[in-house]
Amino acid sequence: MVVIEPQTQAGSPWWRGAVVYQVYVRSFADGSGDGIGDIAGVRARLPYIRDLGVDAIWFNPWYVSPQADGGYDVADYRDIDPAFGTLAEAEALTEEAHTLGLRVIVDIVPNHCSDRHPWFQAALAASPGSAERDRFLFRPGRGASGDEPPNNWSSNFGGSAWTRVTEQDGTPGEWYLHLFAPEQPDFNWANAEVRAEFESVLRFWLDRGADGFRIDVANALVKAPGLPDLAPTAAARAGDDRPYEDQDGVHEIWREWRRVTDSYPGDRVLVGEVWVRDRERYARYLRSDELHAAFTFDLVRSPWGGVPMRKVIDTSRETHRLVGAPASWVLSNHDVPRHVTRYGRADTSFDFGHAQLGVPTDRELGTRRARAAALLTLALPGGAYVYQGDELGLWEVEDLPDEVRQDPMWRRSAHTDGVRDGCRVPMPWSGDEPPFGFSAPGAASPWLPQPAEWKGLTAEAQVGAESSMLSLYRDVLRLRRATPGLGDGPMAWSPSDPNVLAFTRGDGFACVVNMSDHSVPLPPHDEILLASGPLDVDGLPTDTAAWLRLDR
Ligand code: ISL
Repeated sequence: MVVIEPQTQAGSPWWRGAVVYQVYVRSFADGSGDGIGDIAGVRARLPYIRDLGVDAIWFNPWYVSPQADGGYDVADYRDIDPAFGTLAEAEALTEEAHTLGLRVIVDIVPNHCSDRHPWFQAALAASPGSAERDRFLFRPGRGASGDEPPNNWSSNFGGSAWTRVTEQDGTPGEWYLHLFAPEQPDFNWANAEVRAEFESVLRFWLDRGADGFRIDVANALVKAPGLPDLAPTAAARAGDDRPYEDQDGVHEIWREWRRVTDSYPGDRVLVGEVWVRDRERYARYLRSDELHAAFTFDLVRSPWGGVPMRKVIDTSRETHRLVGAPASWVLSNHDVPRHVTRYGRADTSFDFGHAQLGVPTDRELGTRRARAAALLTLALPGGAYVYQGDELGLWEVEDLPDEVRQDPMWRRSAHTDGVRDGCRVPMPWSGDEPPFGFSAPGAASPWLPQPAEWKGLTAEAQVGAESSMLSLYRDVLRLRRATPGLGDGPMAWSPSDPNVLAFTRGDGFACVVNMSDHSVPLPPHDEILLASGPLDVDGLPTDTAAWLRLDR
């Protein structure tokens, strides 16, 4: 078996420039034939991930879970959900990935657990004021009979962030906080047992070879003392200055976690999901004794265009420079509409809570831009994430029947916000019709139906096809490995039209992305290493990118 050395710049730890492939296990490949992706399916497809040319894999939560929120409701942090397999299989997968030169990042969900977690069940059975309840955020209600929630916080999935319990004697009782679904009670991070438990869970996975953790909602664990109402200020509405997000106390947790990962051999990493808009406050999470990296979501939010994207790139560079951390570029993940679809719309920006479903899109345009975006993000300084299916050019499936949708966001927002099932549709691997090799013949149907038009987008159809998205990704990633100036390190802008992004990396490498409405000439170069689409007589056409070796 060929062992590929993970990409490392001289003197730079692997994670500073890594390309991480995100595997949404439920939708990657089904080994057991029940229509649900699983670890056996991932193991069978590991060579595909190796051949893509990435450095690491991040697995979305695979723990025991009632799946009220796609596994982000964890009932046992030390075991695998039977739908996905067994702990022994997860261990074997990790070993096999390592043999192929792929590192493994495990998703950890510390803000909340499942309402089926034994600790929450014990809290429900115990009385107000008990040690069991203190692991969560139970509070008496407001109003004469306590039938109003303790404060005005809303759940990220819609509705109040509080649910009232019935006490053991049958009377209406306390309320508990859940920033997400009611099935996801928030932990009380002021409780020492909670902290000790998570330290032990980290060690459990580090002992099993995990190379790091993707930390779910890393900015939300600590809440403001006294759980005050959300002030009706502009800042709070815009997402800053909320008493349940980005509290100063959260950083002590990341310093504790960093001490744990640092105590292990090898470079084990902490990657945070930090949706914090204020740049200086975001950078605090990346101080040298806290998280190693955090997702750079700015391109997910940004509209397509040279002017806004240059601004995003510059702001991100300044932000990361404050703390010496690398950026980790993201175009899509399991929570946002796929970028082929976003980039084909009239408004190409994204934000949570904005109705997006069914907004008209031009897929051909979106695909052309997605190809250019691959060259852009994989040439920018730092690391990058590739969400499974990005490399196949999959689009957002927007016409899922209501009855198959599983996203709690869809249900709790009264069907106005349903952005998350459509990017989680099972991968098309081969063949002419669903399940496209996702499951073996004769298996149950995939848990979400795949569009028949994905026939042309299967991995089998794209492998070796010269102009396919898969071939583009493989070429880009192969060149990225082979080009010393890429990944971590400096970049410099070259003079260009404001709607063109042109920059150099290392010694003689340039990336040019034309987002203007006309073709532009390429700068003098020795060689076109790669282009996202055909060039024309005038040079680089609209919505096309090229990687160049410059004249020396
Ligand atoms: O919902 C949001 C805004 O209204 C997001 O900012 C949300 O907080 C963010 O996407 C958090 O996502 C993560 O935690 C969720 C889970 O459902 C997502 O899949 C996960 O990525 C709760 O665990």
